[in-house]
Amino acid sequence: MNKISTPFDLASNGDPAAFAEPLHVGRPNVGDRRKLMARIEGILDRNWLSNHGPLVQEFEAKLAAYLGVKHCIPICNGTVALELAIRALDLKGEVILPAFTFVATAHSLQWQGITPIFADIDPATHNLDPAAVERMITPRTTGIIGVHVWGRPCAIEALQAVADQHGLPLMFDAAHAFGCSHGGRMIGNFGRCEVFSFHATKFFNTFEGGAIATNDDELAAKIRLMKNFGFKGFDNVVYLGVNGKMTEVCAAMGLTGLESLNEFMAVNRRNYEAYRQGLAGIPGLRLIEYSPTEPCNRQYIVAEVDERAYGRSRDAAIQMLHAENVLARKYFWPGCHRMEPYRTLYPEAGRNLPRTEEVAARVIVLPTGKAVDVATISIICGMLVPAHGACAQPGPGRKSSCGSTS
Ligand code: T4K
Repeated sequence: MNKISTPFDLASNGDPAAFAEPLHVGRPNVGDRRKLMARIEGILDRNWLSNHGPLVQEFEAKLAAYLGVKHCIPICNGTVALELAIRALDLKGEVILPAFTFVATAHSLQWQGITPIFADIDPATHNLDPAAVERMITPRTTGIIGVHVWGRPCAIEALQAVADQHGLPLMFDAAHAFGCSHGGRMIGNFGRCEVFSFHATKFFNTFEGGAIATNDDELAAKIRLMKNFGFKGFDNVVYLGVNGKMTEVCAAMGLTGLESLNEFMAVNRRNYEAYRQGLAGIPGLRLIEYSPTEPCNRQYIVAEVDERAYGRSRDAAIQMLHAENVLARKYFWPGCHRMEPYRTLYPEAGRNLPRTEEVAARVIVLPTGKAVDVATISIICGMLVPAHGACAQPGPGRKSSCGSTS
């Protein structure tokens, strides 16, 4: 590690990168390896690898108990889980969702020939603005998908009120929100159903994986059949289905991870506090806040850059961090509406999304999780500190912190 004491120690000013190896956003958290390996040995001994095996059944029961929800059905990944939930709810025509989300939310609709209608967000929460949702409702609307971006719950009650008033089903993309709660109830209990992602980059992972949580028995029964091609017993297919099954090895990872969930959350809380202290007082750089009272995974360290106050653009800050081998991300820039096929199909969508565009232009996501310690965070914050204020004068032949060479 290279210490950053002044702006002239930055790689962008000619010094070596602070970190020899890239520091990624989204390094996987892995629980107790020996327990994981023992579970994998068991899978091989039983020679039962997939199709609702014993570990998937155990994982399913433990997920539901943890969330306090009637059903939590493991699925092969979050995207297929979204597609299944959308189909099981019989959504078609137009469905309203935010554009400030990972593109999988929009793709899971478009993939099934459903038109995603992007509604704007509340810049304070980065989540769907219920008033904007209401403005986008047409006679073709069949449903609403809220996304709990960064694990911060949507305006759930207000969205539910809009949905109820218009007789529309509401579901949530809760890919970021495993382990988070709202009003003392775990995410997984809201809307008609909620969809989690357990992808490798999530704070809790099953290599690849996801789940659909619901308190609706009928919906759960339908999803259970649909995720297995629609089979109801041997030779009897009752729905159009898909292969959405979770494998045993993924459930082994999930069961092992569940045993370390408190540790993963504690590490993220510690890291969040270290970033909060390290970035405090930097004008124009604001860390998003999480509820101090509700459980929350804090798996995303998100800072918003106000370019004028910070004295440097968001993109310049990202460039500087990348030069130091800190691979900060711009999630979810530029917004789904500016990605294909949406920017071609719906070129006017951005007109309704001024807040989405503002937020997408100022967000930086920084590394956290078990792969990052407090000392590393202190170095990252040190890199970000010199980026504000007036340009200091460098030594001969070195670039100033604003980029000019003396
Ligand atoms: N809805 C929302 C709101 C979502 O955020 C997501 C996924 C979904 C739905 C869909 O759920 P899944 O179908 O994925 O279960 C990543 C993840 O791939 C994606 O799961 C996640 N959201 C999204 C926010 O982030 P990328 O394209 O940015 O990932 P990638 O490959 O650049 O990985 C990020 C960093 O993690 C890399 O720099 C390296 C590191 N990494 C990654 C993997 C896979 C590792 O160190 N080890 C690994 O095994 O999308």
